[in-house]
Amino acid sequence: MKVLAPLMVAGAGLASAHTIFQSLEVGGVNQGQGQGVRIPSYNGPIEDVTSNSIACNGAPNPTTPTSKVITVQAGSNVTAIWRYMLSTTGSAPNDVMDSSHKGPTIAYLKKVGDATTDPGVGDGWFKIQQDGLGSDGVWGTERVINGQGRHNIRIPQCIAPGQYLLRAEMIALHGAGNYPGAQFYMECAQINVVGGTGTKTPSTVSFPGAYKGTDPGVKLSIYWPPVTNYVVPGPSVFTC
Ligand SMILES: *[C@@H]1O[C@H](CO)[C@@H](O)[C@H](O)[C@H]1NC(C)=O
Ligand SMILES: [Cu+2]
Repeated sequence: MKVLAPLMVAGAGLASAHTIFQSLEVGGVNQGQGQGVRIPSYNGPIEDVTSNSIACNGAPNPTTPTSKVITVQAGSNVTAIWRYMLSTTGSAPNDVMDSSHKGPTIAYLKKVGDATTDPGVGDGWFKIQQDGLGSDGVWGTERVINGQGRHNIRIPQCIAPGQYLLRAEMIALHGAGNYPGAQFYMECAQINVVGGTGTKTPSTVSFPGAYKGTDPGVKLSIYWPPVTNYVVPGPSVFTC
């Protein structure tokens, strides 16, 4: 039993080794945990792509409202900061997410009237960033796990100014051989984009709706045969 005990502890840690997008860094300044980001107290994933909670998280992980709207310059980069739990203080790989959680990182925007109250559910979302499986065989989530939980996202220059929800996402595919199985981690930040030219209007998708349980990037085994051409779920990335 003395030998088994540490293994059981390790196993229990793995089963719940999830993650939360907790804060947004803008212009090198971290805005604070839950400041302008709707964070849940529990770090578990959403697995049902038809659930309203696939938009900005929520039941069974209720999120806490925040009155802050973060000003962001169009054309600049922001950084979503991911940590294992709200109480996590470090930024080592295990403080971000368990290394078993391989998959893409993705970001979307949705133009809204009031970022503090818009539920995010429904149409209006466009994809602004994705990082799937690199040619080096390294997954997007691994780059964030090994990069202090930092998820780099460029806010397009050509979008209209105004309030948006920023949905940052990591998908863990270690159990994706069946559906449901892929683990979707996402939170929404509330931002006010200034300086956008508004010269291009993105086509949009809906959450729920953008992902299907049969998508090749949602239902797949990442173990064997080796994945060579991973197709990130959702629409193509909007560019200016
Ligand atoms: C800005 O973010 C994008 C991803 O959206 C990334 O490809 C690019 O390297 C970042 N630029 C800088 C200067 O960090
Ligand atoms: Cu997990």
